[in-house]
Amino acid sequence: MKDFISVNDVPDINNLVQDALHYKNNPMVDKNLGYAKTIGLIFLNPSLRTRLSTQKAAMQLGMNVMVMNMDKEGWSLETQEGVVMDHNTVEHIKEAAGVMGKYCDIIGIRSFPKLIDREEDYSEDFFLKFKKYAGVPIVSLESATRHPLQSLADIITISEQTQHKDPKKVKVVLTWAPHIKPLPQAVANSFSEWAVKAGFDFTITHPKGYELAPVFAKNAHVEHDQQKALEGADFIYVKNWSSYNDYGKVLTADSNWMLTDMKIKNTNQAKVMHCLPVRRGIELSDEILDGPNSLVLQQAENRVWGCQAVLKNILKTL
Ligand code: AN0
Ligand code: CP
Repeated sequence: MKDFISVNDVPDINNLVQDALHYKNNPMVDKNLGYAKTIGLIFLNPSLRTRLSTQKAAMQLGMNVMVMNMDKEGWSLETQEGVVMDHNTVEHIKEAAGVMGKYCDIIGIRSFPKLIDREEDYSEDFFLKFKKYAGVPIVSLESATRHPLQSLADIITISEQTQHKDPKKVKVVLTWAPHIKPLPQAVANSFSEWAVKAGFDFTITHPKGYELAPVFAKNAHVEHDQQKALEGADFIYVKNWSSYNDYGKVLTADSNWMLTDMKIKNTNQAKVMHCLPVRRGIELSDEILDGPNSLVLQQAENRVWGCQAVLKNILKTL
């Protein structure tokens, strides 16, 4: 694997999941694989899990890790071609990415969408330019449109729960949840493309107006009636996202969409998933988060093993 930006970079999801589960049982088995290799982690947005799990994964492979909080500590970057830089940006992405490519063997980047201009966000301009000018393998720590390390951890978590069950017989439902702020579509987009590729019986449910971009929702079953969608579910993935069609807007915060214990009654004793951070009492009830059906901590733990498997596969190509 050269880069890890979307599911399309992964030749075989099952192999990657097996690599991750192998590390979960033997964290230090490849402790010298990354000797004298450096990973740089660049954050343009906040993070808890991604930052710490990626550092832990890299350290368990013997890598050096450098972290840069670009938004607070770095120079503000220009991304446009041919502009006269007489305004606020201090340095061009050409030089900034080029320099980091000299310091690092692999670069991880987190860069959220601005949620203003859909075309700009969905072109992944910043990400692709950074990759081009850095010239080293890139790992997405969540881009404008995708969060593949999260999706990989989610698929690992479901695999652990279902063991060798035929994925077509595992019903997975992604449900929209209310939130007070406009959030990216990235986690939902990514989860959809991974769930489809993993072969689950996969349904998305959301209020009208929250349709995901067709490229991500294609091959998923969409059901606007949440209760109907949840019938017989084995896994419920809860996530808020802002509108793709009315781009970046919060169209409703209807609390009836919050998942509660009552709603789980109609399911196959579904396990409940969320990528975190979660707003209690808005996206998910306390009773679910504190109850036996929640998998949120297992998901967060699996971020380490998924990332370790990704880094191993990239290190092997260096
Ligand atoms: C981010 C999002 O929804 O994309 C990060 C999730 C991993 N969440 C928030 O900004 C709350
Ligand atoms: N789930 C996730 O990516 O969390 P952070 O934003 O804390 O990294």
